[in-house]
Amino acid sequence: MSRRSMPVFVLSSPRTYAVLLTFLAMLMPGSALAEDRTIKTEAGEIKVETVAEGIANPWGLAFLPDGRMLVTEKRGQLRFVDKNGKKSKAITGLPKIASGGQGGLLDVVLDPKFDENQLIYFSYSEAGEGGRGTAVARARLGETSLEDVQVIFRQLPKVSGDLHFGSRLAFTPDGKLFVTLGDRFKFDPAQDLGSHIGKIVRINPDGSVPEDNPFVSQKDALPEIWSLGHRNAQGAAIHPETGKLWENEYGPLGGDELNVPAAGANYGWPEVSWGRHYSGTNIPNPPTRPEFADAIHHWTPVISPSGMTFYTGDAIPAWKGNLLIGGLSSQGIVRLTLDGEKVVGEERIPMEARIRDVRQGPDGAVYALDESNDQILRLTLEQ
Ligand SMILES: [Ca+2]
Repeated sequence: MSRRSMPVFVLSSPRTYAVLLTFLAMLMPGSALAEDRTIKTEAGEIKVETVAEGIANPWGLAFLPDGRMLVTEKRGQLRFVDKNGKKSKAITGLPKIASGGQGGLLDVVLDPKFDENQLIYFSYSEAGEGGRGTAVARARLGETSLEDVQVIFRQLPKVSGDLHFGSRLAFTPDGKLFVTLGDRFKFDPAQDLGSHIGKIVRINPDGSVPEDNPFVSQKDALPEIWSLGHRNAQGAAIHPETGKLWENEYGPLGGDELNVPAAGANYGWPEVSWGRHYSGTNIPNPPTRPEFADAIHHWTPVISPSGMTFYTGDAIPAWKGNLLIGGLSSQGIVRLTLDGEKVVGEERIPMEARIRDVRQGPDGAVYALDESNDQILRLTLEQ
């Protein structure tokens, strides 16, 4: 059979014709989005729509008052995405982002008074003396560029290595900003109050230190520190009723954690963990001790938790009051039912993709960043 006769052969089968059409659609930018699907859950059938495609390695998502999304791409781009999935050109004016490994442009949040000041905050990995470290900048958001960019926090010291940058940003109802920071795969510094490594910090929106931070009057302690002994926290959310910070973090081999970090508390890493070292050796038993604050929930095998949100919407009524956590290795959303600060139920929502962030949209739907397929997904109850 000659090469020229191939298409005739291909078109002779309806199935291969469909495959060909799909292939052609993939070649054409701006073509129809991936098909919607439904997944079975305890709440019933959930419809999963692809809102946007071609968002390269999406990491953080924030909804603007006009209904558009602001999304970070890990390699260093920040874009608007409208309701129809149309993405803008990369917004200009970002500081130099030292992406690579787990570093890059990470989370993004709006100022609580965004309507008045158009300020946004974003975390990213920054190069400098000693290597790289997580930094937080704030800037005024314009239509095509950022203005008045100001770095308000730098994790110290900067160190070598590609791993464990954290980080999520979360504003409390009283206007303080929490930043979760990874241990940079350096272990012991997570216990050192003279370092931001393996810490959660709490700052004012201009980067200054709140007077009531737990270590402000302790000599040799960095005053931004809120809690210590964290491994790699990539999920954070403020509880809608208590106003408290909740945080999740990766364990090593086993032992992913959900914590409600209290001021000045020590969450134990690397002294204790519900997991084991990658070498398989136990981290000292017992997995916690009285001097450490224990996780309120932990996972072995791991789920690889990332961005999370307390769901308060109406699009999926049965999920109201639940904590929704994006999972990477678990390839889905982990839905936790809560009684106060106790986890009383857990369901895995299978998404067959690494979910980097989960947020609630202004329409009450659940939005998820699918980093396996570079998509933004929207979840609602199938009607
Ligand atoms: Ca811990």
